[in-house]
Amino acid sequence: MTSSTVADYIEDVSPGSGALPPRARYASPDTKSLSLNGSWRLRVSATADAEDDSFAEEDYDAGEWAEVTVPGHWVLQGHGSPIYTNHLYPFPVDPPRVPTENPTGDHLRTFALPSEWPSDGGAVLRFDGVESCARVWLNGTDLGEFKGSRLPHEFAVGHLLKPSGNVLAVRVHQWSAGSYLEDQDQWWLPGIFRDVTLLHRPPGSALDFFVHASYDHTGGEGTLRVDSDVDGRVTVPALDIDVATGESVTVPVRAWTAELPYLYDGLLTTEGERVPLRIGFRTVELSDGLIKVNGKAILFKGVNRHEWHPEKGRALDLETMREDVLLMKRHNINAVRTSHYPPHPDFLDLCDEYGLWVIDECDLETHGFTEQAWRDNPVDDDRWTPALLDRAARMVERDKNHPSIVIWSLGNEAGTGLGLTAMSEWIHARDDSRLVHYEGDIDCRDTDVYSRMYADHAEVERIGQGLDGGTHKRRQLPFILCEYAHAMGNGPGGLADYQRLFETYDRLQGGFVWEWIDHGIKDERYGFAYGGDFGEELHDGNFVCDGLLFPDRAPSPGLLEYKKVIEPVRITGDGADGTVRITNAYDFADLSALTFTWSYQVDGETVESGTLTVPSLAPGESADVKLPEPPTESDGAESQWTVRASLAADSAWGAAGHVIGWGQFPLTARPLPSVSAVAGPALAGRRISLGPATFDARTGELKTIGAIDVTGLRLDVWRAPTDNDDGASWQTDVRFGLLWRKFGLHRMRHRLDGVELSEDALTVRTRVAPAAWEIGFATVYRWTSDGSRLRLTVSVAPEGNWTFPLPRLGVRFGLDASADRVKWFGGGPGEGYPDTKSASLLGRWQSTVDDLQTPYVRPQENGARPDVRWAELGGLRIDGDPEFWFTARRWTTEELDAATHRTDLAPGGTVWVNLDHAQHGIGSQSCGPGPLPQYFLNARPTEFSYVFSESPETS
Ligand code: IPT
Repeated sequence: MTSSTVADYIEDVSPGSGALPPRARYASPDTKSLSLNGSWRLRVSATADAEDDSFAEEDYDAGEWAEVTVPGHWVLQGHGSPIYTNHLYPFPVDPPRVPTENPTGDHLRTFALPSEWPSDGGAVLRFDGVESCARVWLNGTDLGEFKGSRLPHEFAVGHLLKPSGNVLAVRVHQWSAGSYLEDQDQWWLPGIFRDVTLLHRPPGSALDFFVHASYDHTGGEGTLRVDSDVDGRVTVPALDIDVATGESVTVPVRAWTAELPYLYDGLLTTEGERVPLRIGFRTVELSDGLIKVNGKAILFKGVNRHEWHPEKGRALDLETMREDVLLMKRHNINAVRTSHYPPHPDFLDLCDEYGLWVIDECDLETHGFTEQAWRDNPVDDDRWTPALLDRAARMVERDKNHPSIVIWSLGNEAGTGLGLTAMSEWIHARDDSRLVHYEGDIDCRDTDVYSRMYADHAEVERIGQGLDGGTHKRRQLPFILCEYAHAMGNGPGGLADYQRLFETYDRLQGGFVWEWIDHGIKDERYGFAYGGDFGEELHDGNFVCDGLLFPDRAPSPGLLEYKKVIEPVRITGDGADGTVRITNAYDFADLSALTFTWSYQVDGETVESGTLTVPSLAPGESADVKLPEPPTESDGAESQWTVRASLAADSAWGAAGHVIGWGQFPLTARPLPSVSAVAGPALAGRRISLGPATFDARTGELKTIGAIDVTGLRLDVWRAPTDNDDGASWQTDVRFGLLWRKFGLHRMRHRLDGVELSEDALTVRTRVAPAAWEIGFATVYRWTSDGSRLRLTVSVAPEGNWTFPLPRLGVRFGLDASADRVKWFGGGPGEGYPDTKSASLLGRWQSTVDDLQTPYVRPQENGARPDVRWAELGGLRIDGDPEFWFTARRWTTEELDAATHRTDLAPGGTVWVNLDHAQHGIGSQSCGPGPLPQYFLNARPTEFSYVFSESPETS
């Protein structure tokens, strides 16, 4: 069959026709440019050829058309809707054919040239990103068509321009042959989503150039050579450099690193224009089996960054990009993988300026072919190779002058094949100053780095030890985790354990957390929408919300955990001997930018603080520093030291005082609460009284403590499964979230076996077990009192064969909804779980019940505060023996479990409190390994106590 001629290019495997060769991105103050962003006319058709191309003609009247903002996606502006799939193609796989139903947006705008627009030279029309295929006309002339959504395309248009009344017409198709190459795990979002610009090109302008700026760490000298298509001169005033293009010059310089991003301002002057250069001198090499920059092995503390804005999709403005960079720097992140396409070019300028190591990844993923054992994979079909090479060239040529980019990545999840080899060969030949990465190349045939995703700790350790085998080539290469620690929902767990491995084995050069931000779409119905919320016939639900930031860029607990785990100054020690060890964990910077403070807490309250003098250690060096004498006698109270490292002065990305790293060291231990059982229980009618409390005489259920009503206090082992508890559908390992449901932990029944009054205690015996199974817990609640305080000791003995760990183990109860303000002494200020609590700081904290909640886009277990000594809420004080995990919310665990979006959670008439003796770890099984065994909550005989009393302040 033949397709209509109008649409031939859509299904053509070629990259397109008519565009100029790719080149470096730059702006010259001498040359005029005109932004064509703004309001355009839009007509969306259901198919590619529903309308002819007469709209491109100069006298076309689009007065009836809708309006759309460019840059933008029409599906986020009221025309059609977004689709989310992880790796499944949302159309039949029959490359390069695409469906007849192919939403097509005809975009139209007119423009006049500014009056000062020069009459000489030419002009270029630049598109920075259009998804997925566009055909362009200017003043009725067909300029050509292109694919490669997140890559720039330029057209020569000087000969077509008029002073006014220029008509720019762009036909954008949602689906094209290019879609087969763009199967990234994200929303499918058609549109002109990056800038459109008209650039004047004066005669003698620079065209393309390549800045080569290396650094010789042995002599501290930099070598600069700028190769330019058009001859000219290169000047760098601060270095007294004034050389011809193509000529090398070597002078003493300060190097560029992500930690100390020193940039020199230079100028490339050709006959027609002056081009500002921002030059960073650095040398990237593979040496001794390691990735070295300026002679030193580096450690990536990275994130995978998709471009995301909850209202604008992938149409990001500069301020949002800057916010990303500032948030990264403020959370100790030093590297970004631009998953899975080259970002807006301004983002890379920010990486140069603020300092981040960048893996720039090509716009390539063919993941959906995995469903057919990679048959017909375009990367292994030479008909597609020109398109792949075009993509590689558009990335490298656009971005080659960024010092921040240290590695080029061929793409993501595209299997293997000759097309990838061709890309790698082309990139190596074009730019030998950087390394090449591609995770799918398990033997490292085409790559310079062994890279994996989601490998578990044990495997990473074997790789670190060099015991992983593999090809001879691979065994010589350094290792990175290009993705790990899947940050979906509550988590990721196990970050600290990975970091210990990275810091132990030289070969392990760090990793990139998956991923930076949740791609939730702001939505009136749901708060934030995810896959399936737009009626997609295929979708992957909330798998698109797996970031360290919530969609509105509020940091999640996972980001705070990551910040702590990767802190570049380590503060360790032993409070008892009064010494702390400070270690500089930077790769390049000394500690001169930091100040250190100590503080001393008694029962969590800071009683004194001061500064700590720390030598300005070189990278890798440590020093033992003496703390002052403890300022007070502890008088039997718990005491501890806290030492912090913070910015000594304002920096480009953080204010003076911004905390970089910290450590805490106990000095005297906490005395456990003791209650002498002097008051005995007394039966009076239907009530039993014991000290401040009353109980139901028949059921033994706690009713009141003083004036406070308490409901439903009982053993609780259930938590609303996290995404990591549930695991990913393809996981072959046991997925505990599913087992918990199968074995009915969410529907435990409580059988009353006896209510016993003795001289000094009320004892309630129960068996807690799910219908249909033999497993259960013999659970005994023993209540005692000294008259004013009430002590509960819970003894739990598992019965039957418990073959899996428990979600949680503790008690839950309800308080009146007026309970609001919460105070506690324990871990905080945010949530923490067994394998996510490195960032939990021991101290006195306050919050409200609402603010204790972590608003995961898909609701799930959240908000536990670890290591709590005591907590106060609703007039009640709870002292733990031992410490406990504290959670309070205005809905039940069952309601939390049933909710699919934030908007499903509505406060009820009760505040539900969980006091947990233990919690199961979190892990990363939503796309990786579950919790390590040391974080399992295994069923075993256990006893724990709480002491309840009325707090001096009521809520
Ligand atoms: C991996 C993908 O590279 C990434 O794009 C994202 O989908 C991530 O998983 C999960 O969120 S691929 C996976 C099969 C390991």
